[in-house]
Amino acid sequence: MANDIAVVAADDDDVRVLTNDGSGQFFGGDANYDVSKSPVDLITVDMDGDGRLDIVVVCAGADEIGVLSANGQGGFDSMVAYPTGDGAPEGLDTADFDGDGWADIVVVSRAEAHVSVLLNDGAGGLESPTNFAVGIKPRGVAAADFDADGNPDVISADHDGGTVTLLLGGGSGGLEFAQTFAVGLNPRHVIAADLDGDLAMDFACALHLEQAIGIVLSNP
Ligand SMILES: [Ca+2]
Ligand SMILES: [Ca+2]
Ligand SMILES: [Ca+2]
Ligand SMILES: [Ca+2]
Repeated sequence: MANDIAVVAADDDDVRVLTNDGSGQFFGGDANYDVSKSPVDLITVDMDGDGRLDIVVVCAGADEIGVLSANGQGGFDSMVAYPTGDGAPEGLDTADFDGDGWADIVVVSRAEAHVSVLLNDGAGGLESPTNFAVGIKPRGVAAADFDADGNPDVISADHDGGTVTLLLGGGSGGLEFAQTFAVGLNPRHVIAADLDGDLAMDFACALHLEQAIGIVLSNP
């Protein structure tokens, strides 16, 4: 199966979908979709449960998350906006935080030092955000089950704090502070993966000013 690619074009306030021609070549075509001001990050996830991947984009300049639903003809519907509150939203990720089978969204607020969880309303839309404190000026976030209790948890890359904060999920949409890791200067992106094959989730972060990758292995 050929994978397409969706990218943000922050200067033009749009999302571009590059279609794979089946041989790994991509072409742009006309697949540009208007979004709100300054899109900075996006993910693809099936928000409305129709089996097709939708686009969820963070528009930092508008303090909004936008959902563009796949229309079933290879394109996407117009963006539907959901406010994140003030605070310069940036990185986002998805998991089912309340265990209802619908994909939810977590997004960092760079100006407010928190992450916000926006639960799926059961129809592909998002409910209003609930905020959970993390470190200083977070820019990246990832969701994964770090303590292997079956509930998704969250880590944030706290850019100006030089830390990664771990919040554990309770399974009903809430998150609780668990631990702060000092990782070095200016972590900007963070990913969760089992990097050493011991079946426990680890994380790696990109350190912006050090031009390095930091890796923290779990200690189950
Ligand atoms: Ca969908
Ligand atoms: Ca959910
Ligand atoms: Ca967990
Ligand atoms: Ca591991």
